[in-house]
Amino acid sequence: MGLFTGKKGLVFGIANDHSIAWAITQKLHQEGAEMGFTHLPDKDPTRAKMEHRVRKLVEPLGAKLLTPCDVQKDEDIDRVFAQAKEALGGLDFVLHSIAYAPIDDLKGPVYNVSRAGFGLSMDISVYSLLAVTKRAREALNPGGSILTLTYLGGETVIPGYNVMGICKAALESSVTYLAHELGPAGLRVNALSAGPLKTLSSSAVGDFDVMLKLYPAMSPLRRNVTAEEVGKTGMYLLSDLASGVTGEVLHVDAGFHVMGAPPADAKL
Ligand code: 0WD
Repeated sequence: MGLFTGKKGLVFGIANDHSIAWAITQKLHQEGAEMGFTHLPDKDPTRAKMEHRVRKLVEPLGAKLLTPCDVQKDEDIDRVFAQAKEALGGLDFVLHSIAYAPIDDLKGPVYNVSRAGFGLSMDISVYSLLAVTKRAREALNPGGSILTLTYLGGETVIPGYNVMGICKAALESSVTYLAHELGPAGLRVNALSAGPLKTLSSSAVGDFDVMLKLYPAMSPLRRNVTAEEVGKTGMYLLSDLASGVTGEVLHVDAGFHVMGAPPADAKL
């Protein structure tokens, strides 16, 4: 029997097989979870690339639902939760693994970010967690858990992370307020702060390759993390093993976040 045998959940944010949401999904599946998934709506429905890419991944896992969702649209989020209720019944977990900033705004400097770009980045990367949680509150069984993904650039300055760092700071603060609000109902809300992994989103972040080299040089474990490590800790936070954990930002980054200066042996 797995940790998730008989448990059901909804996953937002698989774009392809490099997505962090996919790494976590695989661990949830290994532990027996039944899941529904959303994908970014395809602009041209006659060439459903997004849907096709995600379908290829989740169908072999016995996906109970695969449906488009643009988190900028309340009606999309409402529909997804209604469909999930029909396909899965009550939920035990919701994974939110979504972020976006327009490339021109992401490039920085942050004092140059456009008003529209700032609003869009915050809407997709932060407000979406509030909007998803609003619906998840009703859908989750007691003991249910919500998890979002964040990065160290929300706590300290990571050059190149720019407006997304500001979004992550707001996201992490949102996690604490949501944990406070949902806790009395027995529901948990946490964030996993992952080390840098090559994905569609991270390829847009300036200086990303610099970060990939810094982790082996600077982190206490002298290496970067793997997608599998992020996957299994994500699964842990969504599971009953973490039943006493809420409002937390858990770093899965080989310890990089505790360092304030390079170790003596660092070759930089
Ligand atoms: O190094 C990394 N890759 C790290 C990522 C380190 C630490 C944290 N993270 C975070 C990201 O900031 C994000 O919150 O992990 C989360 C997942 O990111 P990912 O797995 O690195 O990237 P990706 O595979 O691109 O998934 C993010 C997805 C989108 O992908 P694309 O590339 O198509 O934008 O977020 C989804 C979409 O599937 N997404 C949306 N979903 C619904 N509505 C929307 C939207 N409007 N916009 C983006």
